Amino acid sequence: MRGLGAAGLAGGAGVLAGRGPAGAQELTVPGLAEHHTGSQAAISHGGMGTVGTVDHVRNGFTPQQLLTEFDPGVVSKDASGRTVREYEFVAVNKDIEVAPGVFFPAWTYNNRVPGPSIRATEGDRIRIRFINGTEHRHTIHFHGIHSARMDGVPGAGEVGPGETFTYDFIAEPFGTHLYHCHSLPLTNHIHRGLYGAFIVDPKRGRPEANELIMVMNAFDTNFDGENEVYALNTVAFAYMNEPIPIRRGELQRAHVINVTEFDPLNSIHLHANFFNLYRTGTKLVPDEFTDIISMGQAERHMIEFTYDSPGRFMFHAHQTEFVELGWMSFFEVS
Ligand SMILES: [Cu+2]
Repeated sequence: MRGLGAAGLAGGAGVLAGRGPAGAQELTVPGLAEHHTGSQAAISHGGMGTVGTVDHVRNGFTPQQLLTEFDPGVVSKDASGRTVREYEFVAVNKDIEVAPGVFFPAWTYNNRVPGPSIRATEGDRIRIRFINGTEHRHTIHFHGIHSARMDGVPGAGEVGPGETFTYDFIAEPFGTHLYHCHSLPLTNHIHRGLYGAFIVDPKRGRPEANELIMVMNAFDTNFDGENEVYALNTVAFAYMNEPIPIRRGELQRAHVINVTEFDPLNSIHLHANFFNLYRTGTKLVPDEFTDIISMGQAERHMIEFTYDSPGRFMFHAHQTEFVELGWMSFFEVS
C-alpha cells in the first residue's frame, strides 16, 4: 500500500501537469511511471482507453475497494435477539475523478460513488442515521420492503441541509438491491452519485464464493443530458487498466446493479464463458444460463460463474458506445 500511496500522490501531480492536450506525454514523475508499468498491458487494446491514470488516493476510494468491500455496519442484538446493523451516512458534495483529468462534481454518500455497499441477512434490522451535509434536500430510498414513512421520498424521510433522519426497517426480501436518493428532480439526484448497493443474504446462506459488487454507472460531465463517461464502479476503464484477479475454478458471484441515467438500458457480457443469472438475486436457483443480460434503470441481478482456464478475459457492456467511453473490464484468471 505504501507504493500505491506514492504513485497516487505522483499521479495527482501528473494530472495537474497534464491539463493540456500534450500533457499525457509530459507525465514523467517517477512514481507515476512505475505505476504505469504495472498496467502496461492494458494500454494495448487497439487504442481504447485513456492516457494517464486516475488518482484513486485523491478520490478516497480505489476500484478494488468498490468491487470487494461490503459494509456490515455496527452490529448488535436487540432485546428479541434480532441482529441490528447501524450505519451513519453523510451526504457530501465532492469532486471525483471519473477518467484521467475528468472531474465530476458528485453528490456522495460518505464521500464515495457508489456509496457504501450495505450487507445484511434477511430479517436483520437496519438503522441508518442520515445527515445531510449539503445545500440540497436529499433522501435515501431503499429498494426492499418497508413502511411508507421509511420510504425515503419527499414527505417521508427527506432531509434538508444540516438535518438528520434515521431510516429503520427490516432487511427483506433477500436479494441484490440498491438504494438511492429520491429527491427531485430525480435524474439529477441519482446521476450525481447518490446510490449504492444493498445486499440482503438469504437466512440459509449461499455457497462459498468470491463476491463482487459491480455498479454500472455513467456521468454527464458537461450537463447536456447525455453521458460522456461510462464505467463499472465509477472510474472509466478501471478494471481494464487493472484487471480483476480471480482464481481458476473458484465460484464468482457478482451483484450487478444498473444505475445509469439518460440511457434506457445498460448490459453486461462475459467473454468465453456463461453465467447463471438470478434475477434481482431473490431466488436460490438460477433463472437463466446466458452470457449477456440487459438491464433497465435500477434493475439488478446476481450472476455466478467460474473460469476453468487461466488467461485474461474481457467483460463489458454490449453497447459499443459505452465500451469505448469506459465500460470495458477484464478478469485475470490464474
Ligand atoms: Cu438527492
